[in-house]
Amino acid sequence: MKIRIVADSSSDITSMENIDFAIAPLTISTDEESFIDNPQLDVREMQNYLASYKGRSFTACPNIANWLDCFEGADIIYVVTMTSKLSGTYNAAVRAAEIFKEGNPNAEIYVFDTLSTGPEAKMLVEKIAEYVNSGKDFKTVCTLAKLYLNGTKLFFALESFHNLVQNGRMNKSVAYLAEKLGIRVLARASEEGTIETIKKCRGERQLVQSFVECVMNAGYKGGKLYISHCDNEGLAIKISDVIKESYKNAKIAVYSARGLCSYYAKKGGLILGMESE
Ligand code: X90
Repeated sequence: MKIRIVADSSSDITSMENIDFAIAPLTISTDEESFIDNPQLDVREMQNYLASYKGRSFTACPNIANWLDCFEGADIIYVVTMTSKLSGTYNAAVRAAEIFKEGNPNAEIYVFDTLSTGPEAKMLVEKIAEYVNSGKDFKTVCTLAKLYLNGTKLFFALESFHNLVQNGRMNKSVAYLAEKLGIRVLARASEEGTIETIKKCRGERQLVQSFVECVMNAGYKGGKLYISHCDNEGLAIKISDVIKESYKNAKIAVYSARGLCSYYAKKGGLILGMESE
């Protein structure tokens, strides 16, 4: 029995230890250049190119064939995708899973719609790996993983919502607020898997404070908390430090976002995923 986890590249994972893992990359393109969000992608180089590029840019989700490639050769497959409300990633994975089952009737495959992305997806993948490695069967892993996903949350703050608006993932009026100098909009992944704005923050100090308030109000108890950033490690660490003042044993990790999240979050963007109780 070959057990595998497959996630799309918005999960920011490039490899996993102790479990068979495959990544289905999204692509980021302009009319002239295309970047595949695989572990080899040089994210900074892509960002520099896009910053100097004058035309439009867009993304594409993995297609059914891409997903099928990731499933090939496995018997039990857990698939983790970004929110189905903002991308076709989940639907393509579900269709691929149906096709895979037709060819491999004994295979077991489940597709999780995280209704989120980035750190929250990464935490789900890690939890599934934990369940699998502790010997739990397919059904139990699926049930427990769904429960786990109900208890994780995602918050984010971006300096620019340009790429989200340009690609029709978000309402323009909110984005306009964020484009004003010195204002950052704090937002979250809603229960439905859409972008929900929480508040406007003036300056860094207020932003750090608001992030910490969100985390506390969302029922954080000192568990796993991941902050991915797009070229903004300093601010991510500041938030982490303040949280650690109240939660001494908090399991916090700070890391750079991969291609897809970096493209949408843009330079300066921060995305925080956390476990609540
Ligand atoms: O082309 C595609 O199918 C990909 C579309 C992706 C759209 C949204 C990506 C968001 C990335 C920004 C902050 C987190 C938003 C969370 C929303 C639930 C990162």
